[in-house]
Amino acid sequence: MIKKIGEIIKKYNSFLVVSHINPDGDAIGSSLALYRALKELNKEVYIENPTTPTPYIYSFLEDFNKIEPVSNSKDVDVVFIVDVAEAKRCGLNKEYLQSKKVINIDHHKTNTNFGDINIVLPEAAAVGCIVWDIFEKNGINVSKDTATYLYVSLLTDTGSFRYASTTPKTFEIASKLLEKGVEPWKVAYNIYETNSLNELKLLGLTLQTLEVHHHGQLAIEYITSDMFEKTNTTAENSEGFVNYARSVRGAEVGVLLREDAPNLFKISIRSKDKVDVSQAAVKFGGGGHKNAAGGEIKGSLQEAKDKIIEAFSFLE
Ligand SMILES: [Mn+2]
Repeated sequence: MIKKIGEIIKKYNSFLVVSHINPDGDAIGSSLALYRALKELNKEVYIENPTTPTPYIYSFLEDFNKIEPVSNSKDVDVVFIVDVAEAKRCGLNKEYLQSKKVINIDHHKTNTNFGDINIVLPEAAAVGCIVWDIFEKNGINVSKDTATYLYVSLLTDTGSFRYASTTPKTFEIASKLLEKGVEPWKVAYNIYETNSLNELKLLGLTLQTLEVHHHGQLAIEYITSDMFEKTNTTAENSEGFVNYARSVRGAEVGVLLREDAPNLFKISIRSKDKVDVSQAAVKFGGGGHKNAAGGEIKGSLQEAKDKIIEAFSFLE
């Protein structure tokens, strides 16, 4: 499969790279890496995302400004879709996708294999690991910029190499990326060590809402649109907040409810180790991984909370 992708890259001339709505570091990093490597091979290549501008914390990346809104109109031979479990999450429509050769590269175990070629490896810590293999096994050059994008993918999807998904292979790839010139502090500083004052105020308000259920094993926190308004922030400023819910001592599962529209809550679910939260997420129209998943709930804040409490009643 990985060799086949190398052949496709050689054979075709024009490419589009896309990832999922509300992109995280893996989505941005792995798509930018493909974009950059193809560009350096002198291919015609575009990068799009359904959410633009993409989160500001990634604006230090050289090609950040190349990311365009999804257009469903780029006349290309091949579309790479990365870190996307279901085709609709990349924003491209069915008619457009049917007219292209679609390569689906992902690591969500809920992936629906929507591509003409599917490389779905749930054991990969980040899609960036798979993209690295594609480059390495096909002799595609990895420049310092490409390496930096892949490093962003690995760093963010492993929670800075903390999650159980981190393996010797993850560190092996990270090591090779550093050999290509990646500056780890520059990446970490921009992504993790820089918060706006408003962001920290939003975090303060969010932490005030923390509560636990099921004998302390389920921790829930929430953000209402009112709280965004008060602190002049948006959803992208709440990246990573759910980890505080999970960090409550004794909690197996942490949940963040985020009001995206009146009576519509986006939910992020994280577990420490034992509990597989991807199943609960599927119930809420989403999906994800064993320890990190998401979905959405329609209803009032109280109704959304009750549904979460009910979904994790097996923790009793
Ligand atoms: Mn990912």
